[in-house]
Amino acid sequence: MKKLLNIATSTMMVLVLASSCNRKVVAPAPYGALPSKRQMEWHQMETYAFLHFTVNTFTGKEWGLGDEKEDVFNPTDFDADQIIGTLAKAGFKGAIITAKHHDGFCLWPSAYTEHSVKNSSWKNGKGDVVLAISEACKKYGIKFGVYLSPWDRNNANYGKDEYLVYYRNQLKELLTRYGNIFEIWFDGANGGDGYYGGAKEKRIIDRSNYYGWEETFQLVRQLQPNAVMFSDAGPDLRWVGNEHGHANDSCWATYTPLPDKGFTKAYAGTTQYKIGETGTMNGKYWMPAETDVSIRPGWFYHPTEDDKVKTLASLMDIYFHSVGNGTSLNLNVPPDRTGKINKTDSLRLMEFRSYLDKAFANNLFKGSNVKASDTRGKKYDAAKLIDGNTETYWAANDAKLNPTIEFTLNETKTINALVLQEYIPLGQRVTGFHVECFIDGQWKSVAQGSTIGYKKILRFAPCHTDKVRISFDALACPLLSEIAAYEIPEL
Ligand code: FUL
Ligand code: CA
Repeated sequence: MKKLLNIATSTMMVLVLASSCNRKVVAPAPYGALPSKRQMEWHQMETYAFLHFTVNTFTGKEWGLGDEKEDVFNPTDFDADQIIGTLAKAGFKGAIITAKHHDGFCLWPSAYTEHSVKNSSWKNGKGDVVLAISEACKKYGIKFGVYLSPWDRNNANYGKDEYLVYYRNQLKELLTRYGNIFEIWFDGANGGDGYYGGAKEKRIIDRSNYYGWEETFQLVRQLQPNAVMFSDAGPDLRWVGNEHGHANDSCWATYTPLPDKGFTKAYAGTTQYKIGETGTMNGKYWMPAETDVSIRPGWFYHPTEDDKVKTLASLMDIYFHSVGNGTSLNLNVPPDRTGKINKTDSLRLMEFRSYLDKAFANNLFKGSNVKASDTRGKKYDAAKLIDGNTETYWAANDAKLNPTIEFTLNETKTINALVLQEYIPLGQRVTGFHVECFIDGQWKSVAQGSTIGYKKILRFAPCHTDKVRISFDALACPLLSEIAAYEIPEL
């Protein structure tokens, strides 16, 4: 009898043991709106460049009227390799060229208008800026994108249905002739007056309905399924809502665009764009912000602004408020009248790159000991926060909305910045976090953050410590893929 009992108990123990080992760790469920594959690829770019270049470069204007002679466009030494090579060296992952700005002049020989490079004496009408830039992007291994202004101050049919056929035909040329396109930029600006084939008048369009945006979006999906589309209201990326390079410290990739006063739908030029700075907590769509800003006061090159190129400190301030708040930075670096990136700008870009390289070279959390107040299981343990892989993440159990993690360093270090990343394929969850350092035998509060999303860079006064504790508040159990600590140099 005793023997039987013994067998029974040991069998039970084996069963209990086996079942606890086999207890399946359930992956966290997704929360809210989620990024598409094309949006995920875009998030990872972080910085890319805008290239504003057209007749305005030569007339000194920011918005050409549309009556400029084609000959006005005449760069003396256009060099796509210099432009893209400089951007690639500065670490930019892509470039977006203004194929056509509001003035309607086309930088490629479009079959649908005479108002293009084909009628300029530049390269005897044989030049194609769009082609040269796209080829240079391939050569230097960065992505290529296009801006095609919906407003066209040159075209006689602007405001009529015929113009939409024209606009889409041009888009087709751009999307089929120049290889892969990562982003298409739809501008919301529309000032009304223009040359319009000689009519020289003001044309007011019904911005909510005139452009037939849904049809255009479909065309893009068909021809370039991997491209993200930018406008005030997406569909893939939203405007950050200002042109000085700042997203809000609290910034959601989720967004519910709202039509502005007097409009029925939220599209380019009809959206309450200021909300773009913050986005929408629990917003309807995954529609992250792109922060676009120029390295100079204007979007186009003007020789009078050569001494007004943004300083390194100003560029870094922009970087921390754009990339550091979970958005991507689209920095405009306008080619000059020779058709190259001006020396002042290229030197500044190199300073920018070397500062970034230096600031983020040494992750002080590397090799530290990480403990979490709660962990879902081995696959999601706290060590995943410092394995250098954004595909692996630490996850707490479903009910835990306020977990804490603690990093113990091998020795005392000076820390003045943290870089945190959420595992966004399963949604944006963190609403706030609190950072403490262990100093002189006690925990001291050093900083407070709000949202994280794809990436958050939080700066604070330097603290000398060997222990850092971070506590989170979240809408659903937080999933963090990486957390790093740095001592970034003063500017
Ligand atoms: C604005 C335009 O009006 C500017 O000229 C520039 O292209 C900027 C990026 O977008 O809406
Ligand atoms: Ca990881």
